[in-house]
Amino acid sequence: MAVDEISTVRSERIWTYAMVAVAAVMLVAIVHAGIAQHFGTPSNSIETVDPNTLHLAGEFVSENLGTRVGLDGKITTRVVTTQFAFAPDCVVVPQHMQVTLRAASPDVLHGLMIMGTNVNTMVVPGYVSQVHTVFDKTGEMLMPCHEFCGLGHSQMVARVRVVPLEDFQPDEQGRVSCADR
Ligand SMILES: [Cu+2]
Repeated sequence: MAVDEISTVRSERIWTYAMVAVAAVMLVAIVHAGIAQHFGTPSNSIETVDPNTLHLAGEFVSENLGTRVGLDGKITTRVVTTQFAFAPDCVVVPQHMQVTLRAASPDVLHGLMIMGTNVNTMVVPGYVSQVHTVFDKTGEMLMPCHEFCGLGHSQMVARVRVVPLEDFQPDEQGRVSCADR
């Protein structure tokens, strides 16, 4: 081999090592973010749920939807995202309290965000998406679907009504709904 060829091979080898090193650093960073720092996918999917029986049995039957205060005082808001509506299409939540939002989809991929807050998640069929938040301001906020889910996607929007704690009055079952006010 000529001297030029030897230096070319050496140079290629050095750059190959460099590229493998960069890829290794990226892989370690991704694994570290996932395991040590708990960064998940944007779906916030924590549990599986059967999309075929969502409306028949379990947590997401219609009487469980909306906001409910549990016996332990924890506030959970459950919504089902479907083509092309949220069920229910209006939920009530209290100001300055931690609220757990749980969402599931029986049909296709949807997403939801609550305007003006940090709530933003995908809703993947077969999984429960769960996010926690505290609402600082009272008033009504829009919660649109932000994953294109079909022809009616642009009509798919719900309302989130944030009320002062003194106006947040659960019924005997611990439920609070938009219809009550
Ligand atoms: Cu949708």
